Amino acid sequence: MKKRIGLLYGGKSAEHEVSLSTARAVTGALNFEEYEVYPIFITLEGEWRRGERLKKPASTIEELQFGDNANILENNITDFLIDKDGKSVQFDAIFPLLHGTNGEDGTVQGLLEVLNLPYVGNGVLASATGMDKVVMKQLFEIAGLPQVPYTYFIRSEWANEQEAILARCEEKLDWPMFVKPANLGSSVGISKATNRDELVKAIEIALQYDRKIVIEQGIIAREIELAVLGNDFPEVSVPGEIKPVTDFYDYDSKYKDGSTVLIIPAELTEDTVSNLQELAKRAFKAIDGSGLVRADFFVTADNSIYINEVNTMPGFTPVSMYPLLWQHTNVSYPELIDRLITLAIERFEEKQQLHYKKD
Ligand code: G1L
Repeated sequence: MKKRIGLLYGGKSAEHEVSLSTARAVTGALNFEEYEVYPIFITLEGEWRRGERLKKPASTIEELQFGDNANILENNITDFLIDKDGKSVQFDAIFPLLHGTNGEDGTVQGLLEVLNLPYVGNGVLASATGMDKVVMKQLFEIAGLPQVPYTYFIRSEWANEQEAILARCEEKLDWPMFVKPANLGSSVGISKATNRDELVKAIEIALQYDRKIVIEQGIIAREIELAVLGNDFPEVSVPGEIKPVTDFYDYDSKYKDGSTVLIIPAELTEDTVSNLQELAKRAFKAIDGSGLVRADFFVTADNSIYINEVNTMPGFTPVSMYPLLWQHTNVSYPELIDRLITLAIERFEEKQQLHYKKD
């Protein structure tokens, strides 16, 4: 029997469009002989719409927004489980291709947990961890992963003890420092500070986006990323490098968005590669990952490695780093998607087993 796959995409989020393009790419990679594909679209306003089962890959993102003749599920979002004739669609796996409605991740995963639906990728805990830089750093610390020095505080502490916070930054960290909101996936609200005045300004900016702020010591290093895939026994891809473009005439097909290029595999010694692969697995385990993460590192000229962060919902079109890393590790985009579905089902079945034994 064909597996029933739900694609959940769109959403009340800055990444709405990215999510739509990702969903379209996934429809292009799913084998329709093997899978029945059901689109579930959340509008920018937060309305849920279920489309008809797709008979072929979507050729445009407009097609995935259904226009006016869509099924609007305004009364009960769990209606997306109910087929037109009232029959329940028993999903074998759902792809949550979006962030939580208000940027807080783990929320969509939580909804799917409550509904007892199998879903692809990280669970509630890992997804939420992936959205809080401080919690992530604390878990990495416990796991003994090397990190750049950092400190953090919350808004009320800034209001009451600004001087103490500035002194702590200067004591623990060297200039330049990077000031970041703890809870944002994107790069909004991040600035670099090279002295105390700039630090105060950077903090005021970051506080507009979050109540929790992280200050990291700047580092001169290359940005190296690896893809992790699996559940209890994760596999790791070759490393890739994100390189700022210095010469605009010197780019190739890996060209990304005009400011960086992706180099896969990254040029690194064998030793550094195996160290990175080991650390990427440990980072995955530190956040209790499942399915996938992209692990992002800094590598200095003397080959010191620092983990920067893991991304539990990485860019996921065929030209994004995560799928490209697997492509260079001999796992094609369609195969990657198949494996993620299998991993989702395995994890779900294991969980069902646990519940059953408990009773
Ligand atoms: F379902 C997966 F595979 F776990 C998954 C889910 C979400 C992979 C990648 C993503 N990424 C995104 O949804 C996004 C980059 C479009 C964020 Cl809005």
